[in-house]
Amino acid sequence: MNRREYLKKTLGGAALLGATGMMAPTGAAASELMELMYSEERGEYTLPDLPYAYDALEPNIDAQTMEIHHSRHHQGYVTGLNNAHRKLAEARASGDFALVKHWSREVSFHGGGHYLHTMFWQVMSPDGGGEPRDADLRSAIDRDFGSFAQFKSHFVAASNAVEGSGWGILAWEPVGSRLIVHQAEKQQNLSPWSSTPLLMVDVWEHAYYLRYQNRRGEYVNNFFNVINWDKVAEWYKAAR
Ligand code: MN3
Repeated sequence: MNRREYLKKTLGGAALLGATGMMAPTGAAASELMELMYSEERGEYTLPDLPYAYDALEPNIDAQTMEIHHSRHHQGYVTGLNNAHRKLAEARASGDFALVKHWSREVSFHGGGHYLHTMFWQVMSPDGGGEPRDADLRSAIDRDFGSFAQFKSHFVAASNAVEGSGWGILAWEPVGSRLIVHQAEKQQNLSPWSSTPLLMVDVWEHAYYLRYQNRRGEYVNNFFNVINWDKVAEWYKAAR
């Protein structure tokens, strides 16, 4: 049994705790993300293909931003994550842990980046937008936020208010059995330990600056035109 089979059989989503330090999807979503994010054959994290062309989300998100974001920024997180694990293996082999704090931080930062970007590409679609069609997800949004409109206002406000670089995130919080909206600063800070991300918007400037300059609010509003609610509903079902 290889590592992936072992993890699927025993731990489910806990496998991804190693990458991010905080957030673990479960069940079907975990298997899907493992396929996208990691190559068992190569023994390292890998950059997933986008599920659509770079220009597919025009005009809401421009092709040049998508290409740079995926091929350079996301690739950078994958490279950084693999490098951090290599450096920690070297530290264990040599017994020299002088830089353990640095490489531990790198695992969280780049792991968070790899994980959130992989999900981010999946929760957008050229056929996206509108409101969730899935009845379970829709009723959970109504229950936990009051209405879809109130959810959207909350999500947009939280995303716009991220200080510096980070993310707005809709997540399933299993302890309270509820959907929550939270922020992440950078890729890894501020995130609740127990929650499973379902929908996220990248509000680093690299995600919108070419088209929107400093108008983050306009970008987040237009993000709602490309949300792939069917994917969010699928992950909601898996998380529960
Ligand atoms: Mn980004």
